[in-house]
Amino acid sequence: MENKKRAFSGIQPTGCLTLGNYVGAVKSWLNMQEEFDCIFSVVDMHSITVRQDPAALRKRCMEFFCEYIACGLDPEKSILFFQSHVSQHAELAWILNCFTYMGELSRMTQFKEKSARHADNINAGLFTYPVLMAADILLYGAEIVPVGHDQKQHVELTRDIAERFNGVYGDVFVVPEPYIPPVGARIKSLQEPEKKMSKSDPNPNGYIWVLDEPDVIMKKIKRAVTDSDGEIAYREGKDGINNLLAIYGAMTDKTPQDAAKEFEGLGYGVFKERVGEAVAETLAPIRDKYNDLLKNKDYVESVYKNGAQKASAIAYKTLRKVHKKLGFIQR
Ligand code: AQP
Repeated sequence: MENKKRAFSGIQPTGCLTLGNYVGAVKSWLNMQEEFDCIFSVVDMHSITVRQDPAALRKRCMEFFCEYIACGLDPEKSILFFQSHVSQHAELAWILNCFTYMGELSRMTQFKEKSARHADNINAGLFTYPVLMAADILLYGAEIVPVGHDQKQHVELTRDIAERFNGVYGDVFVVPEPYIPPVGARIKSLQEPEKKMSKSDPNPNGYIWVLDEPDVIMKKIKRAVTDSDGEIAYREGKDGINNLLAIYGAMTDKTPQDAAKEFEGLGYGVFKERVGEAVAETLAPIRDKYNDLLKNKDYVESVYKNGAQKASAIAYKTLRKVHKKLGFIQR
């Protein structure tokens, strides 16, 4: 068997999977499937650090899982599963909690931001979220962790925890590397182009959902905030136009600069139409495949059950080793 490096990544099922997530994460995972031994999870346990409505969460978890497959994650090549189906995540997270310092967790930017946003519910889970993420990664011996810039700090903490544990007990964990995918253009909000396109944006006009219908996509792009100088150019100070050029570039595998050349001299109306068409064209096969999956629930169930079984077999081995090192009696 070929000895490929292992990669792990996941997205928490909050909001809805956006064009930003597709361009910045899922699309690069598709290429990684060929090169690495990949494990992709819908990290549902992470999502309960903020209150969730159970029925809505159930629906959304399934939606994200089907979107993974519809976008091209291939269960024949990669392991796809729900985090909550593999109990070793929670088990290892507890152990790693005992190897993580309060000071380290207090310094995490995401904790500071999220506790400011959810001041009425600063629960311990929000605080120890990076430890669960460390468990997600370390359970599988993942060498590569594709993440956006915002998650880099968490992967660095994972490395520190792994090295600390290894320092005491020997080489138990593989120390992972954060991997910022090269094609990961940062897609911005259509309404506030100075901010990133976010899957939890309360305003649906700010983002494009990967399952949006073509007419909805076109409307959202046409409403996108631009500027009043009327020039299609990729340069500082033109956040709205830069974003549309980045989106067009990501859809057509061009740089935003090359995309700008293509539209030189045209008006914003025509430009937006072309961007809208390119997005709709890219997302159409994803929507079609998603709709097929909805009709094929047994297949989807077999994919996530099989995925959990495979993930669990790997995770069990790691946890067994950890238990042994710690001095627990073997089961
Ligand atoms: N706008 C973006 N452009 C490019 N890549 C992006 N990613 C997210 N937004 C963009 C990448 O998607 C993966 C999952 O990231 P996330 O779970 O942090 O998603 P999010 O949309 O950024 O979520 P929010 O807005 O922070 O909402 P909550 O807090 O509910 O999850 C990452 O690889 C990220 O880089």
